Amino acid sequence: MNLYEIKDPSFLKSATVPECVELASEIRTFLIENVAKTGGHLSSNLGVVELTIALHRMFDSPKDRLVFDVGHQGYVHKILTGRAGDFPRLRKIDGLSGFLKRDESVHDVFEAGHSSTSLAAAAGMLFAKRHNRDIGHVVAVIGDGALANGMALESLNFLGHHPELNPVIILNDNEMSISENVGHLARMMTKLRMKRSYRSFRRRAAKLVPRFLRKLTTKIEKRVKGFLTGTTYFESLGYRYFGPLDGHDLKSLCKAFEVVKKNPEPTVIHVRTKKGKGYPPAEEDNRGRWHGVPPFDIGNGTFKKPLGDDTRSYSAIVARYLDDHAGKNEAFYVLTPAMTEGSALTDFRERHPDKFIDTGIAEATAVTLAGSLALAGVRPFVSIYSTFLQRAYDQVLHDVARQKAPVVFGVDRSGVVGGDGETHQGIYDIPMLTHIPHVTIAHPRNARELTRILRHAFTHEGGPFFVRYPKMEVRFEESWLDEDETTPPSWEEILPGNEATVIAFGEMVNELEKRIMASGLSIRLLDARYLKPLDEDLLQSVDTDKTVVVHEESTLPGGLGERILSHLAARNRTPRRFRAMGFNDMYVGQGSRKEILVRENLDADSVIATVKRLRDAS
Ligand SMILES: Cc1ncc(C[n+]2csc(CCOP(=O)(O)OP(=O)(O)O)c2C)c(N)n1
Repeated sequence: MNLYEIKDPSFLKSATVPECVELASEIRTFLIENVAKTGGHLSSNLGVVELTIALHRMFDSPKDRLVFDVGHQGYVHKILTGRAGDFPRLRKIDGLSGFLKRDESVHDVFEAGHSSTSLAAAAGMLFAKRHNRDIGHVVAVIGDGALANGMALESLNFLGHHPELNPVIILNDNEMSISENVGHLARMMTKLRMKRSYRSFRRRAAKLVPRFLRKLTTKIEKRVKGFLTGTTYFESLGYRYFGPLDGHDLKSLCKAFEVVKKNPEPTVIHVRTKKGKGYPPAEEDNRGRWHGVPPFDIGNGTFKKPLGDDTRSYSAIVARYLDDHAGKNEAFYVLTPAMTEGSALTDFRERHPDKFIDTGIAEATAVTLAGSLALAGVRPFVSIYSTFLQRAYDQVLHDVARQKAPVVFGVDRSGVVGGDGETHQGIYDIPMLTHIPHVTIAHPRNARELTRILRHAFTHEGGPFFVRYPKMEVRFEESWLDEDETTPPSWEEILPGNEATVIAFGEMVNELEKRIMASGLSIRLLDARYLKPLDEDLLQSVDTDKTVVVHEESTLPGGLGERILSHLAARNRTPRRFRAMGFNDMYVGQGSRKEILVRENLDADSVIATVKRLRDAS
């Protein structure tokens, strides 16, 4: 079938199972060929091909609401809802989103990007259904990784208490989060998987046991079943449990959904799938490399990522630093909430298993746990993406900072993140953290500065220390790890100048340094490598009679610019001409960092143009 001709999923209603099987194979080929060119979430999508076809065949979207958790596994849903033609621009600026988007399709009923929201979203729709006749069945599709998050478990508990709402939860169990799954729920699911073997054993055994013994065996069986299957977990929360089903068997899936549609009680359907199904390198991957991929070579399964010999990602440099630190410090832990691979910590985990904690998708738990570790005398490092740190705001404020726990945080993916777009931009943590007392925030402009700041961070007492770094490859030399220099809170003058002052941080400092030097203008450039505390001495030296421009790759409200302005104003030194340049009260879409900065007039050339405009306006 021509996937580009699909307008909506209604054609599936009359498709036979063998036709659907054929379609699944075509979709797999399409996914592999397209993601190889654009990059994107591969494994999770290859795993849900049959599941998504069966859902669209048996339910009636958009009246029946399909709520995909995270939304990274929504590519098949996009193809079946008429978007195959948009895949060449997947995750590109103004192109097809890598997640569900309400303005892309009426079939995208709820957006996400962060995990474990689907059950609460389903609950909202189910309550709305009392007033809205346009809502039919509500089906949440959630992975085994996402289910272990607090928010999902809260909703599971809540919905189980509302049998009248009749939620349908599809548990997509592939035994993986991004990397291998962690936690007791994962273990419980292993028991549930054994149910299938138990069932076939029971069928076979029943034939062999004499009639007079059958009653006794049934009693014993009941106990064994409870132990083996553990269905009591979902059942005790108020759900009817079906499964585990083979998530690649279209016939069984369709049958189960048919039954479930008629079942008027909260239901969990446990579906087993294989992440990466149909593409051997992805199927064999247990690290999580094929979860989200850059463009790759289909034939040999290698990523097309030009990396210089001496360049590494900031995440990898931090991981290398931590490896070194772990070698020298016994009482030390590195924590990650389910981002081992993305944060380049897989090697660290292998080299220091006793110093590594993966909490699963449990940001709040990771942060409070780290705070408690630190107060108990063990200094932890929490590696966390800026965007996911949002999930642990109260834990930073209430548990860590208030008690002055010396936790070091690596705030990965700070700034513009690229293809993940709106839901993942690392542009909100600065205002979120700045107003919390006892907090220190740094953002190095290069890898050497990063090592110096980290060296200082691990000696810092009196509260949490946040080191931000972007998703970017930079030059790195191993010898920098052996240096002794530290960079305690302070700013640095990068260029002198008397026509204007520009204050920036991170990579933009390097870009501005080059542009200013090429411009022939006399602009003083300051590196605000600490966002908190402000360097009051250096600020004192800023010429406020001249133009002052602050650049931040961050949201403006509550940001560095506002704080500098209010600091200067409080000392009666309000600059005569001032501009804070950053994202002005907005969500920022997908696109490369360069594209986004140029579009929003936040690239280095735009900073220089702003300086000139302000200067000439005087
Ligand atoms: C709050 C939050 N933390 C971390 C992530 C990063 N993340 C995206 S998908 C994923 C794994 C999800 O695993 P699972 O739910 O089992 O789905 P699968 O990809 O295995 O189908 C993680 C950790 C996220 N999206 N949201």
